[in-house]
Parts: sequence; structure tokens; C-alpha cells
Amino acid sequence: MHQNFIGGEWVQGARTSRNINPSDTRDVIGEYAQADAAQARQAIAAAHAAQAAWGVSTPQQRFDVLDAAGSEILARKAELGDLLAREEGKTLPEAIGEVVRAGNIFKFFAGEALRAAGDLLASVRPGVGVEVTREPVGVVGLITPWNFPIAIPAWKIAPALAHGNTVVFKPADLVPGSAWALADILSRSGLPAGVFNLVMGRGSEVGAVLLDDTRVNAISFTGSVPTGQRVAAACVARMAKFQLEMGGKNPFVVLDDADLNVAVGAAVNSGFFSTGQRCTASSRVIVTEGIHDRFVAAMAEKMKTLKVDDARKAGTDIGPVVDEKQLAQNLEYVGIGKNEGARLVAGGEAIPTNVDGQPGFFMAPALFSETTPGMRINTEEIFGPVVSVQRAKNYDEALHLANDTPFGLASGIATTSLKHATHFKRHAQAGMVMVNLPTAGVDYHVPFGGRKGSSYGPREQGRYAAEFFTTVKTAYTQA
Ligand code: UN1
Repeated sequence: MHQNFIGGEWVQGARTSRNINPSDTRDVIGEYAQADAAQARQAIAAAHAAQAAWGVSTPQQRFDVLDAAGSEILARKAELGDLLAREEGKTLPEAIGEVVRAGNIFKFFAGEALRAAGDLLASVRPGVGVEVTREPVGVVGLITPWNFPIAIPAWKIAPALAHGNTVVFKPADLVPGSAWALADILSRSGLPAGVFNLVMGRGSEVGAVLLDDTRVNAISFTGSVPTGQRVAAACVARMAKFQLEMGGKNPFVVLDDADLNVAVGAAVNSGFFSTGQRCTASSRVIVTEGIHDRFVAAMAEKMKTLKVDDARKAGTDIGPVVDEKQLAQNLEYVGIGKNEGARLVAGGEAIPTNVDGQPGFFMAPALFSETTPGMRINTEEIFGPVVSVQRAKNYDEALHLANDTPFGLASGIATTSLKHATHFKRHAQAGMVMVNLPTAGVDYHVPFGGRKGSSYGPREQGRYAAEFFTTVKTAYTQA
């Protein structure tokens, strides 16, 4: 039994939930505690009580904790990666890569704790000095999705602690294993009791308490648009600080002058790897006339070589969809695309068992061509391995189509033209722009986030994380 971690103690939940392997639904990974509202409030009380002391802890204390956690994560990357692949369904190399990313994030923020600095200015008044410093926000509630079970928790928890906040962490229901493993590591990292708390449980109970309890000063959320809107409404109602990372309908533009291999490689990676379950995935590929047919044919060829199988098996390119509900939604969108008149070039069907007869949520990645901008498969986030190709007359039309979306997380282009690459970097309406690279798979030390309907609030990761996890103070002193 995997328990919740509150006030420095492991505690039973009100209920338990079962963690299932999507590559083999007969495989039960474990039983995990589920908190109720009362237990969520206990975690908030513990974080609240621990905040004053942790808020004035030394940079060295914070460095030691974060560095120790980062070292343990990196040392156990094979084992933690295996657990992640088993519960979430991304392939083992992807899962190990994610664990390494999480370890590196802890190392980065260990350094950030030491580098915390402010500004010293002369006042406009004689004899007066001005100091600008950053202080912790207080108690932060962190609500994370299932698709990056360790990296997203890491990129919220590490900066929160580095900047002196205390944490109540609510991971996604579908992936408690990685969250619990991370909590176990943090429980042994030298943190004072109550600074970090894990409350596994339902969004409707634990999440709701985090949103409404006035002792929680800030919420950082990654997940769906409708839930993000609920987070925003609840936080505005009580003037809590919030940061949202939500959906995407990221475009990838392929121009006539692109290197075809680079374009296909990037489109396959960002469309289908991690089973398309990344908010940075590109689900709309916008291709100019001169290369369109060659590109679609090359994508279809490449897709024939992709092995859909158990996430932990050597040679698997694409693991299962995370659960039955998500699989049903993906298949529904394939049907919607066909009904809308798009041409299904490849894939799109469920694969009930893998070659070894394991029952799992497998699906052949789907490619649509001859799609138009208004189709639902081009406007709604599917969050699965479904990619649609749109034709564009030229670069200008491609850029227009790329930007013609309520989302704005990532935007990519394949081109060998310096002129178009430069123009695209400047005019893509997105928080992140990739040239000749997949839109998904980002560095851990630079800002992450989007604009328009994809994100709200300050950027995550890197030095920019301080914007959310601190509050600025301006102090005046008359000498
Ligand atoms: C990546 O593409 O490397 O939920 C990261 C997501 C994003 C993270 C993507 N917040 O998919």
C-alpha cells in the first residue's frame, strides 16, 4: 500500500485506487491511497505551519535538499523509468529520458536556490536606498497531469521549494506510482516536516479543497482547458495567484524547400511519439503545394515502420494510449475526421492485443490528409496519435493557417530558408517556436509556456520560474 505523505508522516487514505498497466491491463502495479477532503485540509495545514521557517531557510539548506533529490532520481533512472513506462505507457527510452529530465530539473533548481538575488538601487530621493528582493509566495498547490508523471511534478516542486514555498502536491489519478516514488525520495532528502506533502486523490475532492482553501496562496496547474478554467475562476474569486498550462493544437509547417527527411522525422516525432500524448505534440501539419504529395507519401512509408507494442519492450516505437477513456476518445475523433471528409491515409484503428496477446489500449497512429481548417480534427485537441495534413499555397498562407487557432503553445517549421525561418520565429503566435525540430521535447533549463488559450500566467522552468514562485518586495531605507 502506497500512502500519502503529510506533515512528515506516511498516512492511510480514505480509500485506495488501483494503478493499471496500459500495455497489459492484467498487470496491477499497486494500490495507492486516495485522500478525502479532510485529509487534503490536513496537508494544507501542515504546509501552512511549515511555511514561516522554510521561507527563511538558507540557500545551502535548499540546495542540499534539491541536489540530494536530483542525485537519487538520476541514480535510479532505469528503475524509475521502468515504473513510469509501466504506468503511463510511453516507451522505456522516453520514460528514462523523462526521469533524467526530472533529475536535472532538481539539480538546476538546487543552483537557483544559491543564485537568488535582488536589485540595489539609489532612490530618486537623497540619502535613500532601494532594495528589490524576492520572497516566497507561501503555500503552493501543485496539480499535475498524467502524461509526464515525473517531469511536470519536478518542474513545479523543485522551483517551489528552491524559492522557499511549501508544497501540497496532487498528482493525476492515473499515474500515482511516479508521484509516490518522487515523494518517497523527497521524504528522505532532509526537508523539515510539512514542507512537502503528497495528497493522492480525486480532483473533485482534493483538487477542489486546494482551490478553495484560503491558506493556499498559489496554484500551479497543468491539464485540460475546462479544468484550467475552473482553477482560474476559483483562484480569481479569492485572489490567489495561479499559473495554467493547458492544451495545444500545435502546427508544424513544411515548406517546399524543406529537407524531406528532417520534416518527416520531426512530424512523426511530434505527432506520434509518447502516443501523441503531449501538449506540445503537433497535430496539424501544414504543407505547401510543391512538397505536399511527396511529404504525405513519405509519412505513410515511415509510419509502416513504427512498432506499436508494450511500452517496456525493446524496439517499441509507440506504446499504448493511457487508458480506455482516452482510447475511445481518439477513435471517436478518427470517426469524426472520416465523417468530415478527410482522407485517412494510414492507421486509426484500435489494436486490442499486442503480438504477445497482452490486452492493452493500443492504437495504430492515424494520418489524415485533405483536411480543411474548420474541421474538428483541426480545431480540437485530441491528445492522441492523430495527425492531420492541410495544404497551403505558399509560406504566407501556411503561416496564417498555423496561427489560426485559439491555442498558442508551440509552433514548428521545416525549411532550409533563412528568410522564412527568421520570419516564422518572429511571427508564429506561440510561446515556443521550433525550426527543423519537433515541437515536443523541450530543454529543462529555459522557459516553457504558451500564449492565447494554451497558458496563463508566468512561464515555467529555468530562471523564469521565479516569476510565479516568488513575490517581489521593494524596501526603502533612509540612511
Ligand atoms: C515536452 O514536450 O518535452 O503536458 C514537454 C505537456 C507539456 C510538457 C511537454 N506540459 O505535454
